[in-house]
Amino acid sequence: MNFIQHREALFSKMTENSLAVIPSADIHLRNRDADFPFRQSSDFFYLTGFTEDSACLVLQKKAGACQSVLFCQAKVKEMEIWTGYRLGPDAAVDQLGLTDAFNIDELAVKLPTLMADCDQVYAAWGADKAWDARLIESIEKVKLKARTGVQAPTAMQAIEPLLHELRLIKDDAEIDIMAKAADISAHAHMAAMKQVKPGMFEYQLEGTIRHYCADQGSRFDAYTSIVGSGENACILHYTHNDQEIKEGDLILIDAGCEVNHYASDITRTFPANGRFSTEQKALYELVLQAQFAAIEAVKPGNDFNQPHEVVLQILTQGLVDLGLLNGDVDELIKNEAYKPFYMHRTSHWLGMDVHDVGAYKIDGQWRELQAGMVLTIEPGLYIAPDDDSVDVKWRGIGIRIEDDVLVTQEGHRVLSARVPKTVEEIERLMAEA
Ligand SMILES: [Mn+2]
Repeated sequence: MNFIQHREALFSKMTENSLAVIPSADIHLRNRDADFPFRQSSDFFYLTGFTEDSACLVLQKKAGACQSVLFCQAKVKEMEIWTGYRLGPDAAVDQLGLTDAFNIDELAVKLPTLMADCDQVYAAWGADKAWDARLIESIEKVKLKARTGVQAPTAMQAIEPLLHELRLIKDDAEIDIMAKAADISAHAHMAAMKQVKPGMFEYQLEGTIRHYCADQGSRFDAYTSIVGSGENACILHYTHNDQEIKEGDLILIDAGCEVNHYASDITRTFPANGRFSTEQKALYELVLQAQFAAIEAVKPGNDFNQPHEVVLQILTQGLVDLGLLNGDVDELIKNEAYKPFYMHRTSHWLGMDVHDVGAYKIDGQWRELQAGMVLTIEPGLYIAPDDDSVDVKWRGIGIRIEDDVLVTQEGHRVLSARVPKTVEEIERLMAEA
């Protein structure tokens, strides 16, 4: 990936005489000396490709010149024995293509100098109190030098609209990585389908997925896997994953790996014993029909909400046909009668973050899809186990089908297409195992 190009694109959007400050992620303590696994800030990685903590990128655009300055951990042999290799400021300049680099301890002193005579400071204001305070302190220091003729910044600008619009449109290198992540996850889902047996615990399938992804070159999951069997499939963000899988259960797995800081996000729902029951199949095929139609609605010129509208139409009509809803379909959609069974949206952006950045609306209108955007298409149906408004035979069935879809010039490309999703394909794959 070309991180220098990412910085140049951001520079071109910054106003003349401005400064942008993008910190790395912090290490989070789990307990005592044990930390949670470190994940770099997506914004910071996008602009640097640098994976260390305790770092900060400062971009200065002044008098026609653009400077990229990194602050990072000094090379200290004793510390490297404990926590591993550090690049250090000297090597960073060449390796990351920077104008300059310094020890992170020098940030407080150097930042006011970099800010001097800049009109605005771009940052993720409000995202982190400590960084807000650090930046404001720097601005105050510049103000103290006013009598020497130095101008202090007068505006605090949000960096997100600039940076996140760039991240929303993926270039070819990013698409290749996302396709790889999606393909690894697709195969991991197939491994879980082949492995499942009633009597296993949900976390064993979670383990199958992680093992497969690691084996194929993914160091981390993009998010905590959801492995919900039976009624647990109706819990949208179920992550306990600690129940025993029973004969006759459907299993909903929402899991995706990360490759080089880019996410995949796939959901499949399949029967523990390899055969869908009549009711499971009826609801499953309804969700699948909605998913196929929604994917067809992904193309340049259509807006972000069109796939969701397609899903609402098909699911509501289907729920009426199956007798779970009664009334006129258009009225039911208008009154959101589908909400007890389908309470989430159909899509979100996908990229470095699983729920990726980028605006969904522009001037109050759903934005148009354009080539290079990646979104999920993930309709579902969830019949609560205690819903006495429907026949008992439907209760406790939860289904979601989710794929990762790239918008192309011609229409779309399903990055996660490898994993089967028709009833026939799934039953065949499971029978072969
Ligand atoms: Mn998703």
